[in-house]
This record gives sequence, structure tokens and C-alpha cells, in this order.
Amino acid sequence: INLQATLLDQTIDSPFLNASGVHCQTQEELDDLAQTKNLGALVTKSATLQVREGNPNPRYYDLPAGSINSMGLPNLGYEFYLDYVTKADKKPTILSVAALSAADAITLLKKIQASDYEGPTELNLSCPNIVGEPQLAYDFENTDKVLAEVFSFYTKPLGVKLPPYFDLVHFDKISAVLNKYPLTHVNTINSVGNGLWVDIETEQVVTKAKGGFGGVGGAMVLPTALANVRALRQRLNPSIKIMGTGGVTTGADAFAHILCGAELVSVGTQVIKEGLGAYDRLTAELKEIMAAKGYTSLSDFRGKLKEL
Ligand code: RRO
Repeated sequence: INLQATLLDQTIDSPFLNASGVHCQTQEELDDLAQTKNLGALVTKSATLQVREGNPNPRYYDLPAGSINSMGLPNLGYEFYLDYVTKADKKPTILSVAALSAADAITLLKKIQASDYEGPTELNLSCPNIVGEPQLAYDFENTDKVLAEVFSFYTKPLGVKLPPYFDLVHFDKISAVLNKYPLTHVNTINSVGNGLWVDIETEQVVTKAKGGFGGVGGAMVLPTALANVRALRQRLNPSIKIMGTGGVTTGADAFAHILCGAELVSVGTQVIKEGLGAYDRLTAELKEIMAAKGYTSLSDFRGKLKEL
């Protein structure tokens, strides 16, 4: 059994990625990822033009079946991450950049276009935790405008990170926009934005910023993640690969993402809870399912979900 997958034109030995934001903010964390077995590629924390401290603590909270976060885009600034990915040679790496505003996105991508970096970049159109800023990809017209401007000058490999959609019409609309552009990939889903958790004992919310509203991840978002991978795979040009993110806690969950059409599978909340060893367990579990079914490669079942 081999778990080979591709990232752009590179063959990688495992379909597993970290989810952006998880264990990828500092040099030390990135070095840990670079040395993690059974992690096929890594993605950096979404970067902004300037260094950001992020939202006040508490800003991450474990839930019984997932997590809620209101990190607020803490990061070391794009120059640090651009330098890291340009030098990185241990593992294929994706540079994530966050569009706090349309103008920022353009400025950031112009800097990447002008740099020596030729690898994949992912434009995060879906951070739910910036005070006063909506998630850009819920505004289809504005997303179209930003991408039109981006691709008027950008010629390097570029994908986008999307928020979850919940209506089939919305899948149609975002796909019609994305299909106009030479995107390498779409990463779906970001956390389910603006959830809320209540601590019964203290009668309080559990994260500080935005009155406790935050992005929900982990097991409880798996059906939403699978729906987004499937619905987008059915609508996007075949040249746009799908990176499946959301709700993966077992090898079976990763198998389901790939069956829905994911090329790569990212793991976030579960890695926070279990540590980087999670990738070894997930890999063993995925291989066990494939062996039982007689599959020897991911392409034997990728996208082949059956309907009733
Ligand atoms: O930093 C965050 O608060 C954050 C980001 Br940028 C994102 O894209 N998704 C998320 O759940 N948290």
C-alpha cells in the first residue's frame, strides 16, 4: 500500500497536512512539522503584512467533540514565513497568507510575486476571528473582484482557503467564481465561524474576543467538511485540486475525505489534542482500511463516493 499524493507537480509520501494555524506559527513549530513522519507537506500559519499578537487570551478552548478558537491571526509577519518557505527543503511547504482586506491581499501577493519563492501559496479568504472584518469568501462579488485583480499580475501557484458553505446555491456561486481563475487548489473548510460555547458552571463564554464567538473545528464539523469537499469537487474544474480540512480524528475520516474527492487531508484540532503523533495513528488506520478493501493507492478510491 502506498499513500502517495501530489502537491502541484511534486509527489509526496503521505496525504496528510497540518491545518493552517496548528503548530506552524514559530520557527520551532515549523521545524517540528518538518521532522514529523507521516506528514506529507506542511502549511504555515496565515501571515499578514505586519506582525500580529492576535486576540487576548483565552483564545482556544477544547470542546468535548472539537474546539473553538478566536486566535485573531497571531503571526510573525509575512517576511518571516516567506523566508522560511523559500529556504525550506525538508518537506513540501505551502505558504498561507491572510487577506485582512482586499488591498492587503493584493499587496501581499505582489510581494510574493516579486520574491524568489516559486512554491504554492494559499490565500485565506475565510478567517472568522478578526474583530469588525467579515469572512471575504461569503461575499461572492468581492471574492471575484479580488481574484480578478490578483490574477492580473500573479503567475505563481495559488490556491484559496474557503469557509464552509451550507446551501447548494452557495456552492454553485462560489464555484462559478473560482472556475474563472487558474487556481491550483481550494482548501475546504476553515473553521465553522462564529460558534459559541457555554460553560454551565461559570455561566460564561469560553474565549475572550468577540464576546465568545469563535471558529468551531474538530469532530463535530466533519459532516460539513465532507459536504464541502464533495460539493466543490462536483463543481470545480478538475485542474483545481481539493485539500480536505475539517473533522478528521481517525483514518476512516481521512478515507471519507478522499472518497469525497480530497487530494490531501489536513488535521487541526485533533493534532492540538493528541500531538504530532496523531499522523502516525491516522496513517496506520487509513492503511488498515485500504488493506481490508484491497486498495493499494489513494487513486483507487479518490472521488468515487457512491450515491444511493
Ligand atoms: O487566527 C485565527 O483566529 C484563525 C484563522 Br486566521 C483562520 O483562518 N481560522 C481560524 O479558525 N482561526
